[in-house]
Order: sequence, then structure tokens, then C-alpha cells
Amino acid sequence: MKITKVESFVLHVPLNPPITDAINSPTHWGLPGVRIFTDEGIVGYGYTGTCALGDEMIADTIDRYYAPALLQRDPFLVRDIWQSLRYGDLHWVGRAGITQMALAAVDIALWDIMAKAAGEPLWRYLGGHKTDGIKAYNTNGGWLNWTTDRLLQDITTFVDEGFTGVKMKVGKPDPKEDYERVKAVRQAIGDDVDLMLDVNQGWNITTAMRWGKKLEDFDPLWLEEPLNPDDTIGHKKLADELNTAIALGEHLYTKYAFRDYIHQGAVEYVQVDATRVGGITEWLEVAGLAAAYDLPIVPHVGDMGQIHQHLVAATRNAPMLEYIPWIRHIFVEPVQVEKGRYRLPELPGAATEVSPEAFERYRVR
Ligand code: 0YR
Ligand code: MG
Repeated sequence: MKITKVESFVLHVPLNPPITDAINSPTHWGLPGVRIFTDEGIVGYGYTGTCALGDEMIADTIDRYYAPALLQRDPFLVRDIWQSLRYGDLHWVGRAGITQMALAAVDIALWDIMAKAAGEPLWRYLGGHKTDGIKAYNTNGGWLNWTTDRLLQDITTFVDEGFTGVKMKVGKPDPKEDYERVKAVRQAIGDDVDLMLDVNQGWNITTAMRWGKKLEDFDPLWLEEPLNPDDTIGHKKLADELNTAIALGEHLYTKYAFRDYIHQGAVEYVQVDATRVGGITEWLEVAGLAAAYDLPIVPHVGDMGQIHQHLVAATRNAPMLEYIPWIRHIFVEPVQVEKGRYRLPELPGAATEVSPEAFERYRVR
């Protein structure tokens, strides 16, 4: 099989209403991505996820640098292609950020092609074993800009629907307000539901130490991204001092970054995201690394779950997956969560193919 054409795209899907966390306030979810065409008629779809900012730079990277290097190559040589793009022309200016997210989109499209050629959904192509689906936890009611009333209403609805895990944002200007909101949620959902707290890098070490301890009153399963993602030492201190597990990874770009966190004991829930870490190829290596340390992988869903459902279904040490249904309506085979569980895809490929109507409607480039 040979690659015959590579075309970038950018889709912007509106959020109704817009949400906030401690550092982001997206009005749209951005999907800078790529369609890779082959001489056998198979088309692979890959994308990364953004707050709809910087997308054109990711698309430029694909068009100007990665596309010429992909033409005429065999998509099944994905690991070799990955290596040549990462350590190719953009190595001097790249290795993280825009170039690595562009590489993620390309890599995901190549895995989509391989699974389509095999006639299997990606999770089966990867040897996945979780045929009865995977546990979902719901993030889509815990936003920082929700009033406490709406927060309680959304989260109790999830529990009524069968979710056994929910996540809420913290990182309000006054942490006392976070404390009251978490208290109200824990009271409303009872002791048996997993409650995760996500700071989205909003705290410094002093605030994290003090309020991380106080919030233990409400038995959170984890405290997510309390500090900025470059601060391995700060996270290590928190991991030592707090009784709550530290979760992070949605802003790490390579297996080396994960190695440093994992080896130091600075992370427990490994939230590696294929759309940021350079795609499925690198994701699988991080999963192997985490397995060797007996750490659970619970991916962040920059893809909103379309790709990660396959990966979690094929990974033993991955107990559950985040659920945010913002973009499911644009796909040929949208993620399906029922009674708090993902039902696995049946169509061949990575579940990344966008429907023609949605492609027209949301395409901004
Ligand atoms: C975008 N999930 C996250 C929103 C999410 C963000 O700002 O999706 O909160 O990336 O932290 O765990
Ligand atoms: Mg997060």
C-alpha cells in the first residue's frame, strides 16, 4: 500500500454553552487534522484536540513538512514514519507543542488506515480484550463556570444515569469556594461514586499543599494537574505529602516526560493522551512504561474518546476512560456510552472518520 495524497483540515465545533476550567475557556473544540489517501482506496482520518486556538499552525506543519515526507510511503511502516517525521526537518524547532500534535494527527490517521485494511475496529486490531466495554467517568458537568446548583443538578443526573465516576473542576480564585462546592457534590452523590478533582494547573505549591490536604475530607480518587506540567519536583512533593493520588499527563508530549514523572513517583494516574503525545505509536510505549510500574492509565480525551476507547480496550492497566460528549455528533461512528460504560466500536478503523455533512458544516480550513 502507498500513500497518494495528504490533506490537512481544521474543524471548529461549538460548545453550547462555553465552559471554563482554571486556565481555559473554550467556546469551540478545535480539530486540526489530516486525511491520508492511499492507492488502495482506503482513507485514514486523524486529528488532535485544541481550544480552537493555534489550529492553523498545526495544519501548516502537516501540509508544509509532513505531507511531502509521507507521499509514496507504506502506511504500515508507521513506526518508521513516526521516527522520520519527529527526527526530520522539524527536529530543530519541534519535539513538543505544535509539531508533536501535528505528528499525533498523522500517526492516528496511519493506525486508522491499518485497522481499516485489516477490516477490524482498532481495539481488535490491537488485540483488545474488553469485549463488554469499558467504564466511563463523566467530566461534562463539573465545569468551573457552572453555578453550584447546575453542578449538583448535572452530576446527580449522571449518577442516576448509571455513571460510577464523575470529575469536577476546582481552582476558583478563592479555594474556600472550591471546598464548599466539593463538599456539596460529595454529599449529593454519596460515598460510593468515584469523585475526581481537576485543578488544570491553577495552583502553586503552597495552595496545592494546603487545599489538597483540606479537600481530602471528601475522599477524592485523585487530584489532577495541581501544578504546571513542567514541575516534576513540585508534583513529587505533593505525591509524598498528600494522601490523595496525583493524576496528570494531558500536557506531556513524550515518553521521556512520562519516564521522569513515573520514575520519581510524582504521578499515580497516568493520563497520557494520544492526541498530544504524538499519536498511538508513542501512547503504546507510555502504556508499557506505566505497566512496568503497575500504574493505572486513565487517558485524557483530547479526542473526546473516539480513539482512546480503542486503546483502553486493549490495555490491561487502564481501568476507565474520561467522557465528554462534545463532538460525538460529527463522527460516522460516535462514541456510545450507556449506563456509565463505553460500548466498543464495530466498524473497521479508529472511529476517527468524520461524516461528510459534519465535515462541510464545521470546516474552517
Ligand atoms: C478544555 N480534562 C481536561 C477542557 C480538559 C479541559 O479546557 O476539556 O478541562 O482538557 O482537563 O481532564
Ligand atoms: Mg484535566
